[in-house]
Amino acid sequence: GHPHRFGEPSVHPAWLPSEAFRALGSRRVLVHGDGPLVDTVETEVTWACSRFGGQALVAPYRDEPVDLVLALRWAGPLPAPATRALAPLNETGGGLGDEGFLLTRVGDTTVLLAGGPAGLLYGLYHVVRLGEAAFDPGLPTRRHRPALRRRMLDHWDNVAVHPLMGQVERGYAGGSIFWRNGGPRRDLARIRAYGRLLAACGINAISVNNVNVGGTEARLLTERLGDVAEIADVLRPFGVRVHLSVTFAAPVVLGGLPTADPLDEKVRSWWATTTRQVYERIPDFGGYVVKADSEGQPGPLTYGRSHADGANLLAEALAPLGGVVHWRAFVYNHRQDWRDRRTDRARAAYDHFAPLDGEFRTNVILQVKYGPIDFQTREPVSPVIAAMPATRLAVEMQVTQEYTGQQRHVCYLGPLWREILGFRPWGEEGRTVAAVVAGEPAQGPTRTRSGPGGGLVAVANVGDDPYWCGHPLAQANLYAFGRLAWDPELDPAAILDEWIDLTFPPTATEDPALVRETVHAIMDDSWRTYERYTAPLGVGFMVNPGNHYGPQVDGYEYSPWGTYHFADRDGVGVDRTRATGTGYTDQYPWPWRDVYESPETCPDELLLFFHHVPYDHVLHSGSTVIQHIYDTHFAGVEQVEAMFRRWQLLAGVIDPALHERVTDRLDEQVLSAREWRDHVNTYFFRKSGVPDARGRRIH
Ligand code: BDP
Repeated sequence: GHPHRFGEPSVHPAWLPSEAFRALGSRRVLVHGDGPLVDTVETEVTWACSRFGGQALVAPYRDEPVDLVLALRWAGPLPAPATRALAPLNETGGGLGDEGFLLTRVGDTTVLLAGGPAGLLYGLYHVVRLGEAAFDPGLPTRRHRPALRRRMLDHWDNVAVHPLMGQVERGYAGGSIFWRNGGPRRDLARIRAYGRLLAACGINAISVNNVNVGGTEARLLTERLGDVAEIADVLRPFGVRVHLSVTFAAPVVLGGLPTADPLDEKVRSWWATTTRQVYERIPDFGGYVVKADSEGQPGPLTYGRSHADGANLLAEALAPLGGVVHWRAFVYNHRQDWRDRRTDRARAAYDHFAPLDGEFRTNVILQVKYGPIDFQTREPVSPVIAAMPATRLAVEMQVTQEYTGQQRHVCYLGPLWREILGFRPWGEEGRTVAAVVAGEPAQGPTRTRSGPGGGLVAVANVGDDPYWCGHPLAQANLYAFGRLAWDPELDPAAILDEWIDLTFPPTATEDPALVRETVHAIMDDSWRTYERYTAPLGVGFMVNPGNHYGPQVDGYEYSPWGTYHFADRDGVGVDRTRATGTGYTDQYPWPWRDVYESPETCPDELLLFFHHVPYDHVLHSGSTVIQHIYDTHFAGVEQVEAMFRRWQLLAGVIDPALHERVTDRLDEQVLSAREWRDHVNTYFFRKSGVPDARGRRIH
């Protein structure tokens, strides 16, 4: 048997509390297959059955009744209950792929057939999600396959504590689960618990260190590789591959070469040798993540070479070993002259990368932030996504809430990500963003190369906090990211249902309906609520410089980092039109280039991103810009106050410690939202001199 159970009692189980395994654990379950991932499934099943009185059946299988068969395709003949129905599928694979599975009923047995070991693991957690419904005689037959092959998290974890950023850059959940004070943390139980959570929401890759690579971090590639291998060993049984952020200057800082020029022979052979050594230690190593020529990081431009030269250098070293390079497109000038109205940070990624389409090797994935600027609450979808048909693209999200309340505010990001993934850059007839990162080819005359697609990546939000994310409700963002990467068409509210039922299992709650209703009421619209009381109508960065928390309307307005709202006494917004502005709208294909160009057709929520308009400009909603600012800021705060009151209904209904943690955070959110409201309203009142039409007090 397997006496061991996963997880760690001192840590909140997030979406895998033992109670979530009750339906499965009280049944007779047969696991069929071999290998490390199958062992993981067996461990889960054995533990759940011992906890809830079921029975884990082991091979050789005798003809006893079974409630659930979890079978790996091709692991020899299928066990009896599954044989008849599934034998043909066992032969052909039935299009399940490595990560897919089929769930069906055969007689009185629920049968899951997985295409590969990872599919068995994902199937197991799917059964957990279904709970009792997995054993319903009317269970419909369904095939499940991830839409995206690459579903990845980037940890911005520093190995050595950074003087400004701390242990985790933009981390709001305590220290790193991997590193502490310059070395590995070696809390393998915690990493194992993490791997389990990742598998249970479908994530299959992580990078373990910050994209800003300091001296200590750089050495993970060479002398400290063992520390990375240790993490990879722990995560492997959960189907999670490990990647590393590397510095482009590695041949100089680690290899002692005089140059890191990508066309230099010695540089190329250094990368080839170093990469081979990585694979000797970590045979399933995922590849490199690179932030080059961005915010002070070294890169190929130093040597007069292009980003394609730089990316291809690493790709060439990785290709024979099966690895990829995630090359980030987050490149812009952060030392610009803010008085020069022609410079526009929004243009930068496209200007740098679109001309390079077709020049990247096939194992380069260009990783593009979802918006043209930087993870703001509201941005248009990046035009780079539509501009590089011959390049593998990944879209990057931010699960860590740098600009969305830093895990002190409730801000459920599922709806934002769903909107981005469903956006159609070529208009109604064209593909969605999700289809682009899935590698689906365009149809019709403009048919482009069909590639494997770069998938979805997000900056991680966990730390060593007992609730993983600081804010217990922020767990839902991590869960939702994984689920949307698996199936970008899922409804964010339905994902939240899954998360609520797993995290607060109905069988362990006195009033499950109240829990569901309350959490939905607080979270469903929380992203839009956050938007209401913060920067209005698509202007960004009204935050405190540096830490990016709380309001400072002019914080970046006159700064070389280059983000502006251009508010003056007459109006507000950035003119990014081709007619009179920075020409950014030109970076979009039709129809968006025209839709965004005119204030008549530009969606309200992005108006000030694209246009500088007078305060009395009338929105499609019928309100003027200035009145919209006042109204949304008052409304946003009222909604946060209502969230706080709602949450009190759950006192005594859910775990008191968790309840109290959320109460504390909501307390801060109320204060912070009022501060935002007052700063923003007062600022625009003073600039414009226009009083609130509803006579509320603004100073
Ligand atoms: C910005 C963060 C910064 C990151 C940068 C990046 O403020 O800490 O290093 O993104 O994505 O949003 O590289």
